[in-house]
Amino acid sequence: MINIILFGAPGAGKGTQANKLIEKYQLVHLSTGDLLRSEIAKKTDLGIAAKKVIDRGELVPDEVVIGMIDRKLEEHKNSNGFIFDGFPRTTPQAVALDRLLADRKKPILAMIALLVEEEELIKRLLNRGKDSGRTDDQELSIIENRIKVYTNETAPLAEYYTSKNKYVGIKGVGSIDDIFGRISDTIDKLK
Ligand code: B4P
Repeated sequence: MINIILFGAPGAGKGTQANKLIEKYQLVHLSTGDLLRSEIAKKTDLGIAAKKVIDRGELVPDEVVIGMIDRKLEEHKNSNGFIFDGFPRTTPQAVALDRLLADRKKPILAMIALLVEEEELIKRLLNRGKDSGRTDDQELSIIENRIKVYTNETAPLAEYYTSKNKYVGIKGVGSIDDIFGRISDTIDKLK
C-alpha cells in the first residue's frame, strides 16, 4: 500500500506529477481541485458554492473536502494506494486524513513537497490560464491570493508531517521527467 501526499504551492506541478505517478505505481489519484471542478461542471449545489470561493483564490470549507475524500477512499477501498493531490490543505484536513486512514489501517508513506519559487509559480499559472479555461488562473491578483493562502494556511503542514518523519522536500524546477525521476527515487527508497 503506497499512500503519498503530493504537496506544494499552486502551480508547483502536483497535478502534472500525480498523473505520471498513478500510472507507474497503479494508484488512485485523489485531487480535491479536480473533484471540485467536476462538481462545478455539473452545476451541483456544492459546485455552485465552491466556484465562488475558488474564483476568489480562497479555500473551500474543510468539511466539504473531507467528505469528498472520505467517499472516494470508500469507493476505492481495494486499491494499491492513493496520491493525495491538493489535500490536505489545512491542519483540520490533515487531522481528518489521519483519522480516515487510521480507521482503514492505511498510513501515509510520505508527504512529498515540490519546492518552486514564487516567480516561477506565477509564470506557470498565468501560462495555463491562457488556454485551460480555469478562471482562477487568469488574474494575477487571484493567483497572488492563492499563494498567500497557501503560505498562511497550507505551508505549516510541512511541519506537521516533519514531526511525524514523513516530510520529503524535492526540487520542483527542471524538466517534468527529471522531477518525476526524483519523486520516483524517493518512493522506491521508502516503499
Ligand atoms: P487545485 O486544483 O489543487 O489547484 P492548484 O493548487 O493550482 O494546483 P494544480 O494541481 O492545479 O497545479 P499544479 O501544481 O499541477 O485547487 C484549485 C482550488 O480548489 C484551490 O485554490 C481551492 O480553492 C480549491 N481546493 C482544492 N483543494 C482544496 C482543499 N483541500 N481544501 C480547500 N479548498 C481546496 O501546476 C501545474 C501547472 O504548472 C501546469 O500548467 C503545468 O503545465 C505547469 N508545470 C508543471 N510542472 C512543470 C515544470 N516542471 N516546468 C514548467 N511547468 C510545469
